Amino acid sequence: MTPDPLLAEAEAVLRANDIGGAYTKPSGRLYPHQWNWDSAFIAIGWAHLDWDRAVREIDSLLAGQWTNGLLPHIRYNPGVQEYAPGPEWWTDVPVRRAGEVTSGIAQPLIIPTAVLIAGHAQPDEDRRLDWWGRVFDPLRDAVTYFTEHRTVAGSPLIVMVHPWESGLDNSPRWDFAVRQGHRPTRPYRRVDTTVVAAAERPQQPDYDLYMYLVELIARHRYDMRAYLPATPFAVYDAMFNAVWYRAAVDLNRIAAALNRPPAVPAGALAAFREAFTSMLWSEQARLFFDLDIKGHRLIPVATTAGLCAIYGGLVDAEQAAAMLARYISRSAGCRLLPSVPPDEEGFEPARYHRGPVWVQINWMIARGLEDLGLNADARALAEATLAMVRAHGAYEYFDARTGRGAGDGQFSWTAALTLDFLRRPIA
Ligand code: 2M8
Repeated sequence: MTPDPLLAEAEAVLRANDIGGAYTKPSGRLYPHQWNWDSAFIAIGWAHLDWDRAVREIDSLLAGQWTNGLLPHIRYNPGVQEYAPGPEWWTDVPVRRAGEVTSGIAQPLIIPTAVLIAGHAQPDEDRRLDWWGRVFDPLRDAVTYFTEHRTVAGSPLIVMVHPWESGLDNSPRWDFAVRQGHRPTRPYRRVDTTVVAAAERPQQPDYDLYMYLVELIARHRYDMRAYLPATPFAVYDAMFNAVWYRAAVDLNRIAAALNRPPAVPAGALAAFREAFTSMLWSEQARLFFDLDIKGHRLIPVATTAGLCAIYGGLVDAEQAAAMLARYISRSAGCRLLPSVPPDEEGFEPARYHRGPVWVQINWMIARGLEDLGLNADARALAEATLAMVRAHGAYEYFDARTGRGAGDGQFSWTAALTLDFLRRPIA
């Protein structure tokens, strides 16, 4: 059988974005540094091509870890200037290793799950366990950073403090905060709209909020207990929390393989699960919503983030199937899955996280469906995703109406997860 040409295309994207064999930039032009959840997905792709390269991807991400365990959302390459905001906005970051240059916020914690999946791609058990043994402590610190520094008022849910932390930056879920009109005190530059069409990127009021919060976080010296009372933006993000939960469960699997105690005890996971459903589930929408902690209210905006409890393993098969069916029934006329359904007020089919289809989200939901035994749904989603990449290329995202590629091209996680779908097909 001739190999699927998509395999070679995806491999070429990862190789083209490989920076010195150490980290993989997310895309050709827009994102030159190392991003947190990008690199986790990318490591899964590398594991199918070159296992040692996957290990280096994770090592280089872990090199940016802070003394309190935080794995920052960007690990800057000091030799590169073509991205804004640069590290000058994130002063005095408490990195473990002198000389590391990072941002001061988190991103969805995919890394423990990626290390579990990439580890299983290594058939030699000794090599796999050696690697897991070496990265276990930093991963445990990355998981428990959130329980130690990001919980409030007795709830076990994790507080997210910046739209960039969500990874879905200009999601209409954050419009409530954008509308408050916050602005930074200093002027800032944007590079993104010189690289891709402004119509596919966040707008000025979104960036004003991002930069306002960057200043506020840096001014509080990254001390979340001091920052939280002062910020207008603190949410329980349904996806961020689902991803954290799965990270904790997957790290516990690694701990079991290493004969170590669990990173997060079973009782804490059960309490988390209970809180997640009781605080974030909307029976009416058949979806999880986010909670605005400052406003003491659910944010009633449906997006794929609300489906990620399926990836997290926080719902059973029946609930997952019902959530997915409702979401798809709201998405008529769209490629699957639109990041925002077209009947939502904030829907824009080609603007970044406000409608387009994203491969990493489809991958998360498909893998979650597969874990629940919903293989036909999982396979249909994987096939729809691959068809789009096959037709249009490894784009950052895809117009929800037409499937046209949007944002930057040569996108690493699109390529890496395409490889994973092809090399580890859903049964
Ligand atoms: C996008 O975010 C960065 C800021 O972190 C940006 O727009 O400059 C998001 O899609 C984020 O989820 C992603 O990790 C990053 C790199 O792909 O780009």
